[in-house]
Amino acid sequence: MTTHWILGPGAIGRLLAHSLAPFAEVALIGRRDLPAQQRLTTPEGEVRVQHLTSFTVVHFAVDAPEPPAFVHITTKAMSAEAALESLASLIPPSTPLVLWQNGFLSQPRITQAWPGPVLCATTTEGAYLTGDDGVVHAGRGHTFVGDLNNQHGELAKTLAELLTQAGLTATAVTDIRQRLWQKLAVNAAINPLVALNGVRNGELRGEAYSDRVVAVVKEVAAIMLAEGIAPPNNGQGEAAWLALVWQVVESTANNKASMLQDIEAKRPTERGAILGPLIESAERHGLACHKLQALNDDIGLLEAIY
Ligand code: KPL
Repeated sequence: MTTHWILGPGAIGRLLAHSLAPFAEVALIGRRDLPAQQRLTTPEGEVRVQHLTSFTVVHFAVDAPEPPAFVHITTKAMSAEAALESLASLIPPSTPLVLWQNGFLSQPRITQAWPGPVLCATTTEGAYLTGDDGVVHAGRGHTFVGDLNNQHGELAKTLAELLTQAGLTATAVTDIRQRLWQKLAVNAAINPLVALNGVRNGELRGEAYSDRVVAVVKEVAAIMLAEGIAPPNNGQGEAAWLALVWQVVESTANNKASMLQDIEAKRPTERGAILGPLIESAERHGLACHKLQALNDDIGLLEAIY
């Protein structure tokens, strides 16, 4: 059995731990200990209780176990580098990492800094926590795995096969950068607007917001073109991006987007990983990004208040 450490016991981290536990040795690593008995509610409503090993980084530092085959980092985007730093001295530098973050901030940085293989994962699995001992797998999705420099295809394949065996359908891909930017584009069009206005995703279709979505997508589409990111679904330019955004708004109409949840809970948002790379790219390519900049500033103001 391979050993997988999961750094960041949030919803995706715990879903991953529950899913992998029957097939691999799993340890959840966080800032505090979690109850050993952990409950998973499946999308079909079945409840499964499993013993999951959890450690704090401090515990690991005192009593270092055998090095793992994979370290999954499942923290929020802005915490990924600090989380890795807290563990880096405890694992061989050749250890493969798997980054599960949204946006495109920690992935290029960690890929450049970490000597071993760095895989990136992007997933549409839906999950949320119900306290210290519970996670609900709200909806099944698909996970894509690959590395930014396409040097670790076999490793990505091995991981995708294990994830699929564990019930999280996954595919190894050679275009993970494209896929990360595509998800970022959709998140940029939806998350800041719903977070600032305190509305569920579906409300963006209404008169009050739809023109603003179109205006944001216009900026995003120009940036994607400059970054060499192909429009989704073999479509053309702005229209294809807009169609994808409306499709996601429709299929997640009842969702409270993650950025809205962060604002409501007075947590830092992932704006730096979602809006940050877009604004930085626009500046680099001399493109206008007034709407994106305004959204970033407004979210920043909200974060500063709490
Ligand atoms: O990924 C999402 C998020 O909430 O972060 C979207 C696609 C906006 C769905 O809610």
